[in-house]
Amino acid sequence: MFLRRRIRFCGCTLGLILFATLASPGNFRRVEPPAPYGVLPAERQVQIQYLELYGFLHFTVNTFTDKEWGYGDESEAAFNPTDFDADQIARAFKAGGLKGIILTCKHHDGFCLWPSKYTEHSVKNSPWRGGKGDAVREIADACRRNGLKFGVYLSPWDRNHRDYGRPEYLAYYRNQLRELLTNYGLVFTVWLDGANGGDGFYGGARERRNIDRMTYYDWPNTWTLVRELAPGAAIFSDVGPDTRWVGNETGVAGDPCWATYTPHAPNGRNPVPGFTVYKEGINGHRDGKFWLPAEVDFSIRPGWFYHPAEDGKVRTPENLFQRYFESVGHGATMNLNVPPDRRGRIHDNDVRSLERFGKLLQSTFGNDLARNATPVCSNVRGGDHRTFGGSNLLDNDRETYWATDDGITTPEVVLEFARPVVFNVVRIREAIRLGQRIDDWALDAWQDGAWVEFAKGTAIGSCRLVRGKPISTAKVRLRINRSPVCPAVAELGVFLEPAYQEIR
Ligand code: FUL
Repeated sequence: MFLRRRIRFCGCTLGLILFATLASPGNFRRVEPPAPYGVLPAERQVQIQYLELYGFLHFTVNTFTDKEWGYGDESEAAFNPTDFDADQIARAFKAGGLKGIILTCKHHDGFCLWPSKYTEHSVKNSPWRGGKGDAVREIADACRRNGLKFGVYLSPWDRNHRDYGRPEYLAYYRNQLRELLTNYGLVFTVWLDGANGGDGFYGGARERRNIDRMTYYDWPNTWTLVRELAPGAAIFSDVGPDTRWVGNETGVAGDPCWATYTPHAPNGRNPVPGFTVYKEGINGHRDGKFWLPAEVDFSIRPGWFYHPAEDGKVRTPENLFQRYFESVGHGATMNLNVPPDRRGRIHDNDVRSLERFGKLLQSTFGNDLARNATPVCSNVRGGDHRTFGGSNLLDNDRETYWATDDGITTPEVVLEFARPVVFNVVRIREAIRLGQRIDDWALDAWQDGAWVEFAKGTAIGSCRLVRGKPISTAKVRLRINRSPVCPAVAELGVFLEPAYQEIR
């Protein structure tokens, strides 16, 4: 007030001088952001974690032969979708809130969904689109048209290729990666499967080929190739280097599920894709050596590929919603497989389930009841409320955060509501660019003049969801009970899922 009056009184020039003097950096004490803690995510990891929810598209000759693992001797003529529609597929994924599609460009059977220069075992020898089709191109383009990211699955195990098991195959595999990563636009993830089953067609040999998983694939050089061709793509495998397998295909991450992880192999050997103590992926390791967040991959149907007999076994929207709480809500990403049918479209039952799942997400998380709350923090870093204050928790921006002074490791923030709110879901997000910092937290609601704890846990990471019975209260408190360094919390939201909205 005083300042404004002074400026008006002194006139424009003097006012400007005064303003310039006050605004000069020397007059403000710059509060340094907290130092990062532990191992940190690379940009491509931050991006895939922010995506949270995307899907797999398992499609190949298996769709037509009713198998899960083709042997590799399937005729190219088997692949013949009658009404392939990449936009219908993309729209179904989008309706489910999925942000990207990872296509099985080649599954274990070796059949390629694009006309690869390096094999005859592909769409180019199928009747589909008169041999002129390219399903990778159509899916990649449909993703772009529908605002989805596109990702690539290229099975390392190839039961069709005559050279599989020999060094020559590696050159083939890398040539194909090069085709996929140079001809189809930006790719958000490259999904490297650990499965290596042994027997196969192998160009007619029909035999068992065992490879030395430790050395055969020479993964570090393949990763280097991916980095060179697609630096923004997160590489998934049992050992990363960007995202890890959660260790099950049931749609749940552990609690806790730390983003940090040290892959181990049985008997102290070297961990490689397909050879890890994969059960450790469920929880990760607090202070693990690498930033390697878990991805939870599972299917909307019992199988990964479409089987008519499973049309009645599609997961319900409520089931998908619960899986979302147990994967994304534990800090992992959710990769939901939805396989196209023999027409090359998503079956109506799956579409319906996706649509309702998408609506559940939207009607729950589309309305953050904390938006208009007043955050009262026990400590704000350097007293700098604009940069590190509680309002950053409510701005729906994962890049801004509430932080405390160094040494203040057990702070709390209270959300005060003008009128009591009814909610049953809470979402907490750490500012992951500064590492996974918090070790222990609890939530309380103000009930009849006292705090009542309604949730607690250890890991938070990029997203921690709490789901329970509706609570009516005018105050919600987040307590950080243990953290090796000052916490940095990006978001704190409260929501009411539609099942309870009528009682509000
Ligand atoms: C596994 C494969 O063997 C399955 O067929 C499927 O592709 C799944 C996502 O990964 O390892």
